Amino acid sequence: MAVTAKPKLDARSIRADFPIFEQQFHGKPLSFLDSAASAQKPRQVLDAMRAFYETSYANVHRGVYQLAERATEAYEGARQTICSFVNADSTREIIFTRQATEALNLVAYSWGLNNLGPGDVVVVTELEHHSNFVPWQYIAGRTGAELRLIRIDDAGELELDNLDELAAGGNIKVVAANYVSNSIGTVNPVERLSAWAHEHGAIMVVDAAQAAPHRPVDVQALDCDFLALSSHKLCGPTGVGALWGRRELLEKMEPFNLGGHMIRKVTLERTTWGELPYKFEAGTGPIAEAVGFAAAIDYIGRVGLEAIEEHEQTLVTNALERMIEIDGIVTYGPPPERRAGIISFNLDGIHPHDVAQILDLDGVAIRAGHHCCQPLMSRFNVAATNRASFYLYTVPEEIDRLVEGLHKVKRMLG
Ligand code: 7TS
Repeated sequence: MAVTAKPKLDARSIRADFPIFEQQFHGKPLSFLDSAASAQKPRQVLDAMRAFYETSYANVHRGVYQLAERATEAYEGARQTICSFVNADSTREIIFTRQATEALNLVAYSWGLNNLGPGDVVVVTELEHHSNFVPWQYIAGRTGAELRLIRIDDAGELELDNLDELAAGGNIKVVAANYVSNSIGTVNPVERLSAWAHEHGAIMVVDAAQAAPHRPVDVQALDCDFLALSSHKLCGPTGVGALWGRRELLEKMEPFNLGGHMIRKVTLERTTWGELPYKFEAGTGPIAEAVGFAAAIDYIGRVGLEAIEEHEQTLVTNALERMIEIDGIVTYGPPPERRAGIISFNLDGIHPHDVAQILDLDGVAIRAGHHCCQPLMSRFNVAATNRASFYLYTVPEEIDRLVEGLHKVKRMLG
């Protein structure tokens, strides 16, 4: 039987691609354990954006001159890269947005306002980032639809046994869930949720902002209807994200933003909309940012998403083993094999902000807060947690420094 070697990743050499690590903070090398908030940028992405501005920059889709054509090619090339990255059928289904948040708002407003009403049900999970919770809560409120919640168990995994009870007495129209939880790292069974949504005639909306940096995201395999991404979470620039949507749904939807670039014809009496994807891309787009987004996808693609996932699993397994030995620590989330490289935790009686500040003095950057997941924080009965998150440039010494730092916090404040 053929044995296929699992892809491996050399975090140390990858790290050399990231200029941010050349600096010190509080006299210490940077241990950046906050990639779930936003990932650092490799030289390859920075260079691609700089080269684009220096040699190919103009506004897109309007110039007849050579430079504008070159800019348009680069922008549309980036759309093609994203299309392949999520295994979509057509670039017409890829809409550039400012980030995942705008992509999810686009769906909630453009699809939700025209398709939801009294008696309808929108299902979200208790694990959602506010970006995939608040828009649905708001649009449900405006249309008279009801918002229902898929709860989680104590390990932070979705409770799927009572899904049919959840559906009782309502007309399920939307199921919206993240693929990976940014707060506790849970990898959610999106295929199963999609199948359940479709059984009920609902659409499936996937927030892949936290999944796409870490594992392959394939809209065909997930069998969803919409999927949202952010560039900055996968080593690309801020200010750009993407929505993938099924063409037949996008065709029927009203535009989200109105103005230049998204029209077919404007007269005093009425305006008609442009074709997909431009109908949803009003105004000058994030042109250089899209080029950087594509460079980031190429970069993580060269490293390999399977290798990145494997690397994070090793780190998270090792870190969790050592962290649970710390007296008074509570960690949240499922076992390592069902989570991405994220560990949320609390130290008994010590405020997360104090933990993060003391770690910072040793150059260790973690996030402390509610991670834009207040319903999840309520479920765990806490106002905030500490969160350490790992990525392709994380090296094992950073876990050592985190664990040593936590022991120090305990000595100082425990
Ligand atoms: N969905 C998930 C699962 C996320 O992790 C984030 C960002 C968003 C949506 C929103 O992304 P944006 O690019 O539109 O802002 N998550 C985080 C975080 O965990 N800490 O800061 C941002």
